[in-house]
Amino acid sequence: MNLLNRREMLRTVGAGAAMLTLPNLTLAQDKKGAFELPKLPYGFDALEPHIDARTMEIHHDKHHAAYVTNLNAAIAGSGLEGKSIEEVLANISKAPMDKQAALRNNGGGHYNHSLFWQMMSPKGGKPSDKLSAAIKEAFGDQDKMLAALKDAGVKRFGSGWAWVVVGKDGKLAINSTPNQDNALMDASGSPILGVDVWEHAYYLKYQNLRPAYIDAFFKVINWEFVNSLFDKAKKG
Ligand code: MN3
Repeated sequence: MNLLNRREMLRTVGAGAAMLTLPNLTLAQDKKGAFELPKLPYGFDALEPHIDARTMEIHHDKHHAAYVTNLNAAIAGSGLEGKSIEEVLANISKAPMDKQAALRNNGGGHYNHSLFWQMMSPKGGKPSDKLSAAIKEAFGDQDKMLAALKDAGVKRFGSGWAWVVVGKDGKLAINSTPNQDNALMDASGSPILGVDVWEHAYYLKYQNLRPAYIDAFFKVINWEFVNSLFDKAKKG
């Protein structure tokens, strides 16, 4: 990383903290600022039998890769070259009109999937004491929170995501977004857990059974990562 990029990153991290909302993922960018497809933190088959290897391979190597390629193409000539993903998503409205849909769909797609791979793990784990207390306050218990997340995912019409977020009041809440939208775009809260309910995330193994896929996703939640996002969101 050269000095200019390091300065840019430090400035971006500072700006992100002041805005209070989103976990800064510092997504990898090359020297020119182009985004790069992150490696999966585990093998394609690591989440079997809950999430199948073929789905993981296509989802990461084809779908996520396409978001990255199309995002870089949309950024060229948009005035947002070299910006972090957080800055890109927060400033879509400043880009030329004919770039905005591509920036929103592909920038959101890159951010959401970068988060999603890390939200899953074969290791399991459990919510921290602090997160458990917040879950109890907002939902009663963990099962009720997951039931509410599942309900939001099942009811999302068409393609999108269901999320557990830390809202502006500091409390946990469920939200759901269409397409590749997320809370970065309207600063409505900080996501700590999210499930991709696009058909490409489950159709090979679960066909039309989205509720069964969401139950399977619950078996591979990376609670250690969720705990870390919760801690960052609470610090603001
Ligand atoms: Mn997807």
